[in-house]
Amino acid sequence: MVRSIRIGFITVDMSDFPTTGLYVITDSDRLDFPTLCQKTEAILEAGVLILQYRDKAADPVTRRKQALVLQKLCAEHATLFLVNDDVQLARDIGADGVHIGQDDSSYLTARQLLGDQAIIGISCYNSLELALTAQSQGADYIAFGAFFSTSTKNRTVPAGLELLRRAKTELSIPVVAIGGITPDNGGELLQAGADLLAVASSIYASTDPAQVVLKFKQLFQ
Ligand code: TZP
Ligand code: MG
Repeated sequence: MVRSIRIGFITVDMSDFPTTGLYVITDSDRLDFPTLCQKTEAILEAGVLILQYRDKAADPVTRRKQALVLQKLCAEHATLFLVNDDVQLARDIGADGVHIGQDDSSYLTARQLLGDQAIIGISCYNSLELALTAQSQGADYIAFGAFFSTSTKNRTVPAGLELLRRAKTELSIPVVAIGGITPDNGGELLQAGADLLAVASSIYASTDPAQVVLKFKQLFQ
């Protein structure tokens, strides 16, 4: 499955969901939108694979407007743009895909609404069983976490390195690790079997987010 995105008059082919790299989640609940955009531009300039728009607070009209701005920034930087939770928003704006939890739309509903080309990722917390189900349904990736303490999400389920080791042998789709990840603790997750690191606050909280992105990227070399 090959996706393409348009940057001005140029069409850039994007391959399937990446098998390794940095996945950034917008820290929308802590930052006003202009600051979020400024930091996001620096992050995209530094080079990341995926940006997920995650905003649990704004109203639907605001979320749509913000998503469109971020989607454009991503297109300008050849970065995949995913929407958290909201399959309808992802469909309305033609996002590259959606990230859903077990309490959001079902995988099948999301696939029906978004079509074959969309990336669909599923949160599986600390459950290999949920991950195997997601994989058999056709998910493009699954996410486990939280691996470390985080204040970005209220209720999290602790996940550990052993889960990543088991996932490595039992899953063939990419595994995303999430929750409290920093450049200092991300390496052990990759060593245990995570393919991608999904990060919000340790990047957005920095006054120099691009520098933090570069530190993360060293972990993947
Ligand atoms: N799901 C599990 S932990 C988490 C989410 C969305 C928060 C990730 O953000 P941070 O700031 O990188 O811990
Ligand atoms: Mg959700």
